[in-house]
Amino acid sequence: MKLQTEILSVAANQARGLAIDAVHACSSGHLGLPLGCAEIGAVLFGHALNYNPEQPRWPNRDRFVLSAGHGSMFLYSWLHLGGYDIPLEQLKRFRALHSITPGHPEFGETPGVEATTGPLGQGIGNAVGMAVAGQMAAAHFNTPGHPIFDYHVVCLAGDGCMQEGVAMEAVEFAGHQKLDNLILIYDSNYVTLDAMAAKTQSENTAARFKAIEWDVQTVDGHDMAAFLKAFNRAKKAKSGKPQLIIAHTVIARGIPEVQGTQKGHGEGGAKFADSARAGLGLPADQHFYVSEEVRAYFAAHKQRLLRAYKRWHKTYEAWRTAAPERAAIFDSAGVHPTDAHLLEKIPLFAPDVKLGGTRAAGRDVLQPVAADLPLVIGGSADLYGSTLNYIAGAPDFDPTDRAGRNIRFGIREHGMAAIANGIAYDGVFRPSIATFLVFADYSRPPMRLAALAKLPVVYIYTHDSIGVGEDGPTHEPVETISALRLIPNFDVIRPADPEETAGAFAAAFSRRDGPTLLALTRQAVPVLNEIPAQTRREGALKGAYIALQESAPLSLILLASGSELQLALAAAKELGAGVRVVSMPSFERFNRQTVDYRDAILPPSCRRRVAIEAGVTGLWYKYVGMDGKVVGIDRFGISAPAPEAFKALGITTAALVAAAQSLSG
Ligand SMILES: Cc1ncc(C[n+]2csc(CCOP(=O)(O)OP(=O)(O)O)c2C)c(N)n1
Repeated sequence: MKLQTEILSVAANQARGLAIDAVHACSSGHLGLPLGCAEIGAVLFGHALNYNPEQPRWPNRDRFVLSAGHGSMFLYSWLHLGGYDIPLEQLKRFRALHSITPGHPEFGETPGVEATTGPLGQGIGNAVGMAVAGQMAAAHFNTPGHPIFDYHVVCLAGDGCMQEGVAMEAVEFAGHQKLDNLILIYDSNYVTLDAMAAKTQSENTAARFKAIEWDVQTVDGHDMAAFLKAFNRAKKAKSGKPQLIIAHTVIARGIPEVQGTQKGHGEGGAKFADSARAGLGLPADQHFYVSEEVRAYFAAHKQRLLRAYKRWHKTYEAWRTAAPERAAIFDSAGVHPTDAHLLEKIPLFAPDVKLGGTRAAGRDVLQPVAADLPLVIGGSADLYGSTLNYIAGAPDFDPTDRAGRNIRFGIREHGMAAIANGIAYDGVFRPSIATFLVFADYSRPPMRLAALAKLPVVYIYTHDSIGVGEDGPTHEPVETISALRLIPNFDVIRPADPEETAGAFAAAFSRRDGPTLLALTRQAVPVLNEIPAQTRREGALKGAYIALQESAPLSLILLASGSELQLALAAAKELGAGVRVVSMPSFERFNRQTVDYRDAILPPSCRRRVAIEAGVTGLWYKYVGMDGKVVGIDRFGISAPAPEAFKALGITTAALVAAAQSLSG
């Protein structure tokens, strides 16, 4: 169909009006992008994107990610006009309590919002992840006669996103991986928040992207026909490269007093609302105005979209009949197994097994899990040799094999985690990623967003303590585990031995509503055969359990996680029959147990408690109380062979015994 520039120009101005009125109503938010990108929005949502507003999660929709999440009114306005279930009332309640139009887009809160964005740059990483998922889906599910997955991922980003390091990591990866289903639109308006962009950037963006194997086009972002031409060329490009469209725009276009300057970025322009609305041809007495003609255009457009959807659905039905095995696997997407099911799939370890550490147990546990769940994929930031999370027997994911299940992310931990979020947002594949635990700091912003957006990403992060040894304090996490435990809805599991590791993996891969980090050791740990295997497995699932039951009236509780559990078990032998040892691999999972369970493990009547963990002590006081003690490391680590490092930093059985004996009562 021909681009209807006349009516879409009117729609663009009315979308500008919606943003002005919404920002004016709540006296906050950002006007610059919704006004500056109004023509881009009109072309995308009024003409070029494939979507079905009645089925926002239609698997073959084009994904649209607003990486510049501060421009959220852009997204809400166009989704509203596009026919998604976002009533005008919700635009009026922009940024209000419990509205579906929060300050920045939040996944799961608003139909059509593909990703939680706002922290700049993340959305670009997410879009790259969705492009990976799109390539994988085509390889896993399409058959020669049934191209049921051929969607594009379209991302809109500004100078801020482009300046962020995470974006660079992600776009380099996309170029290398030849993700030609990805279209990045750069809203180049020469303005950031504090100042003109020229104050902080002087790069040649086109040259930069060409150098990392992208195709680049540059257009006037207000010229709808030119933009559409560039967009169509990007969609049809045969180069096999991801596509960048640099769209030059005027920020806050429509408010002459501020447009083109940094004053146009935020809500400042809203005070010129009345004159701006008049200039845009909007009626003075009707706020949140959408004309009948614009409504009629979008109603007709919706019918076109629904017809396209129906055509796709026919192919989809035929595909289901022709390829029932593929359809069955596709149907399993998003259906998470129970932890009991996964535990059944993971064979028990031989009691005398000699493994290098819980990372090696993780390697062995991952294989049956990956065999059972074909949509699980893995990746590592150039550390497969150390993190040991390679899915055996499956190839690498690369341009020659999009069905590969192992992604080599390169040394790009931040990009890796943002890309994993994109894969998880998409929802078909189940991402797990890996690096050294100390580098969780490099992937923490997307981890936080995974927790916020309830994404079931699994982090297999190894080398979890001073047990790293010779590499020294730069590589020895001491505060990292506690820091991650502080993120709401983020599970951390630090198993002590192979069977606890089995439980930890079952917990992580059965979780539906949030991410899980598995903190695994580099150094060897003993197999704790004195505790029945099922107890260790199920105990890890519960978060904490009794590893050693007292054989006299309870007088002392020792708590430990991970590699320090063996020290607690040894200390208990020295401290007498009234000692209980509690293994606590996961605070978060334990906190979710019933009060009865928690009290049975940690009876409130017993206040003589000592915890041991090779990390900072603060959070453990929640479990040992103010009468208790914690043996830990409230300083950075040390470079030495691991056993010497443990000794030098006081993480020993003797230190635990001494701390227990120093308790009163
Ligand atoms: C990681 C991160 N840092 C800082 C901010 C605060 N912030 C929001 S918008 C913005 C400026 C963005 O400039 P640009 O991308 O050019 O957007 P435009 O001015 O075109 O709206 C900043 C610094 C943020 N949202 N995320």
